[in-house]
Amino acid sequence: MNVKKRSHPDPTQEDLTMPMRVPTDEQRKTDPAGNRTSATSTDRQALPESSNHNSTGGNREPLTPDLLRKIDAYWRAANYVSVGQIYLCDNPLLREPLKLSHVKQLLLGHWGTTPGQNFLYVHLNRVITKYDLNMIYISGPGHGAPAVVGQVYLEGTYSEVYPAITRDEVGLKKLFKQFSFPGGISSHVSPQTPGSIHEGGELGYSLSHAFGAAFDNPDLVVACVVGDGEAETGPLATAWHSNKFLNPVTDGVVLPILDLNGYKISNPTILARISHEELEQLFRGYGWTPYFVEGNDPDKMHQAMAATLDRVVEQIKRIRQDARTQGKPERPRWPMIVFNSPKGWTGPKEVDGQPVEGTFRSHQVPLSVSSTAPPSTSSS
Ligand SMILES: Cc1ncc(C[n+]2csc(CCOP(=O)(O)OP(=O)(O)O)c2C)c(N)n1
Repeated sequence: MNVKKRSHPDPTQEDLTMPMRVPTDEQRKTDPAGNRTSATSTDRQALPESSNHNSTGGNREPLTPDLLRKIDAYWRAANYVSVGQIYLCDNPLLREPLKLSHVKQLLLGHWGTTPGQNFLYVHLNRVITKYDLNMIYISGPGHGAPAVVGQVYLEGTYSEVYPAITRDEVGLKKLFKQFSFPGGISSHVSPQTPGSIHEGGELGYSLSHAFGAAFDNPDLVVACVVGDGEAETGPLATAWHSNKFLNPVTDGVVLPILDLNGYKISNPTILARISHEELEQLFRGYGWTPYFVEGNDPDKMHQAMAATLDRVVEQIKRIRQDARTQGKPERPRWPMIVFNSPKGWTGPKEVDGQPVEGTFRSHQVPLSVSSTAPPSTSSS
């Protein structure tokens, strides 16, 4: 599967707003239940005649060769730090040939969601820097703690909060060993993760927490990664509607990123099994403008994600500016991203003759290790 590049109308030109009024602060505060009140719909927006698949538009290859190389290198480093947490208790930089004694006796953790989340985190860092954004990252599939913990370690925050976990070989060994280990940290993003406001154990609440963070926080952009399995929970399925409560003047923005990696533990997900058009129309029906980034070729995906994030951030800035300078009464149609990449991306293609990358088999630990049964892998 390659990145899909199709010509479609630019949704940002046609489709920025819906003709619905944003509630005033007064209206919002007069809800008898003390909840935020929804705006009243006065009309319904017709779906566009042609669907919009890869809607990046603009500069489709915004990364220079040097930046592309650096982003890919950072992503691979983050993936390495994640795999190290799942597997290793010693020899963290593989300075000597790997031995069974370097591998944890009990392998726990979730690899499947990890490369996709690392990919998103690296790309979000790029736009934070480029546009000087005030952004937080919420991980719906928070069982991918190896990704979030690894990223927080790579950027230096982990060592600031936990000085014993130093940014050297000794600290890396401790970081790896403590993961899902007695006396260490959990395999889900937890309050132990620096900056965490969202516990990753129970699926379903990432979007609600994202909106909670954005309300009355006008400069914040909340990037919220939603698992496609998580999206099947009741709380998440209803939370897409929270865009109706967001006031572009007084609130921040939520940027949902649906991580459409296709599987939830051992089953395919519903959102991965409906047609592209149906998925797009579903999100349009919820009032979002969906942008699709789809594929498995890392270089093409880096360019596609960078182009999409540039477009999305510029759209967010424009909506905010229009609302704040012109007092536009419309409820905006905020952008969101559908990110479709293989589950367990870049991991082993096959283990013991069974496909792993891009399948449900990559959900947790894709490769068991024991002295009696060394696995046979293929990475071709
Ligand atoms: C409410 C709830 N139900 C079930 C689970 C068990 N569970 C853990 S991970 C997972 C699959 C999650 O799939 P997805 O959200 O797509 O994340 P992925 O790992 O595929 O990125 C499930 C069902 C849970 N953690 N919470």
